[in-house]
Amino acid sequence: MTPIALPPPKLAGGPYIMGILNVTPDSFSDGGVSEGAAAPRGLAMLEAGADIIDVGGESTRPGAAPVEEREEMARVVPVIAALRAATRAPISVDTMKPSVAIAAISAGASMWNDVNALRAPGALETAASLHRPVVLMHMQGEPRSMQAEPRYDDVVAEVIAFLQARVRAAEERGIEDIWVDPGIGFGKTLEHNLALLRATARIVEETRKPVLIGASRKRFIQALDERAKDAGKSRLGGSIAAALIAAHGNAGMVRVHDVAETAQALKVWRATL
Ligand code: 8Y4
Repeated sequence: MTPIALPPPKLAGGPYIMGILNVTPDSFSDGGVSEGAAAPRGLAMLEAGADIIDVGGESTRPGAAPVEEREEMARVVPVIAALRAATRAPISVDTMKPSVAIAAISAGASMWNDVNALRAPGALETAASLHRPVVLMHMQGEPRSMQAEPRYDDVVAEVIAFLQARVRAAEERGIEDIWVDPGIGFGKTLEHNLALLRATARIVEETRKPVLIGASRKRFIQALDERAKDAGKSRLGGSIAAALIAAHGNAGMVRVHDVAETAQALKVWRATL
């Protein structure tokens, strides 16, 4: 299978749009997509303006239990293969497991999106062997318990230091194409999330890596708007606002559920530059 490389981030033209394709039975925000319906949804997101589709089979929502390796593979591999058969567009795989990343890349994925920043045993070696771009995301704790009591002295400085350390570890292994992500919602309070979103430009400058921001439909929006209790379209306005803030801070990519709406908002923003 021909690997499709992601071109460098279009810093002047605004961020790439990563469309979220959850392949989990419990995916809250889009009702859980069965394997057969998933690839068409990915293609629809590409038609709506997505630059890359992020396929994930392990729920990383706060409190979520880990998913077994074989189960996760059975969810994501057929969807990635079906997408790849239908498009040359870049595909990323959202997984913390090296074995799943290997299977996903073999099935046609272009990029490894790791919310655990390659901290699993063997992950750095695996990523080096795959020769694909990786996303290194910050998370305090683990999904099961991360929202229990997030604590930082200086959240922006600490997240940047973590990302710099993970970039160094990856580069020491020869990994070349690295994105970083402050991990909105991953072991963070509302104030932590807002501080990180506000600091997007600083994260770009101090890591000197392209930055991915994933704020779409996350709980911090509900914390600012009590009417956004449902994790679906009720959080659309806040999600678009967050994407524009990320764009203003020179984020290289935004990870979103609502591709058409975000693409339109970014077109308006871009036209004013
Ligand atoms: C509603 C909808 C409520 C979604 C919560 C959520 C990120 C990520 C996730 C991110 C990168 C999520 C896999 C959590 N978030 N990968 N993955 N960056 N790189 N929660 O921010 O979407 S899953």
